[in-house]
Amino acid sequence: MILTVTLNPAIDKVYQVENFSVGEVFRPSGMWATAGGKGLNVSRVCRILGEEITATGFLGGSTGQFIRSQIKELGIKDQFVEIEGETRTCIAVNDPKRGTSTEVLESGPEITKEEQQAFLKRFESLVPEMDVITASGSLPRGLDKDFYKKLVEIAGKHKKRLILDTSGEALIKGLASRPFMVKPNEDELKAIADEALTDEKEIMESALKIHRMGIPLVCVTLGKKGCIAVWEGNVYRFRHPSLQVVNTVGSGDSFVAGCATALSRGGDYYDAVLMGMACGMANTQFHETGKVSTELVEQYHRMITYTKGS
Ligand code: TA6
Repeated sequence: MILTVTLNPAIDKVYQVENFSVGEVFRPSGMWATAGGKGLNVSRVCRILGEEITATGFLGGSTGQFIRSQIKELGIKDQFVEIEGETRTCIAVNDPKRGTSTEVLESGPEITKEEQQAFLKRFESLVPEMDVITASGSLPRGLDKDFYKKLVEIAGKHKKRLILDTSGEALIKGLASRPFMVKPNEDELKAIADEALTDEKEIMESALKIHRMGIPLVCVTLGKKGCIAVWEGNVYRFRHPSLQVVNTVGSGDSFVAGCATALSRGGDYYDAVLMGMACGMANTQFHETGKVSTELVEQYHRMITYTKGS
């Protein structure tokens, strides 16, 4: 069983607009709306892979109700805490002509101290029955930057593996409690590194440094260039053939879903990274954010190569 945490969920609206540019009026040639926010994207991908999922975090207002209806349709167990505020909407404008994706991410509602306490109590009650926990995305207003640190400590107390996918100060503080795995992308790693990372060798050294803080699995996703992974003291470079992509938004979340699924099934570090890569690749083939198919995941799984050290 996998528990996914989405503290700042969103309705993810994707607009397809050819030759998009700022300052003009466009009528999208396509529009998709899905229950999003990183943790819910992880949840959807894990469900498509056939995993039993319990999802928790904060939901409120009419947007929260839309998300709850989608969670129910997907067969995801809803353990979200109801809040006074209104859950946010995030926009992605994808331009297939220029190959660009432009995102506008609302900050999300303010969470009260009472709502936070209710969540922490529920989170601790859910953790013991889980195999793997994922905690993904930005923190909504009202939560201190060490909120993920609290979740990592609760998971550690129950000897449960927690995959942390966040950024900035929330990631730095979360690292201090040594989660099982972190998955920054290249920009997120550069933002927290002590020094400028100008090439892959320096990215690998930075990932190894985080691993040596006591994080068993460190993955740095590099988009179409694949990923760098570190476990048991060794650095690995995973690659895949280039793909014609439809929508890359949500590929990082799909990567986390693949890792969580492989680990939940008893897989090792290598299995986790391979499944993560295959899911990230599969997500790029759909307009919706955080979507894969088992056929594509299996097909891509066979196309991934890796080398040790570089
Ligand atoms: O990674 C894609 C995505 O999850 C979108 O679905 C959108 O909800 C955004 O990221 C949210 O990111 P945040 O870091 O604000 O949680």
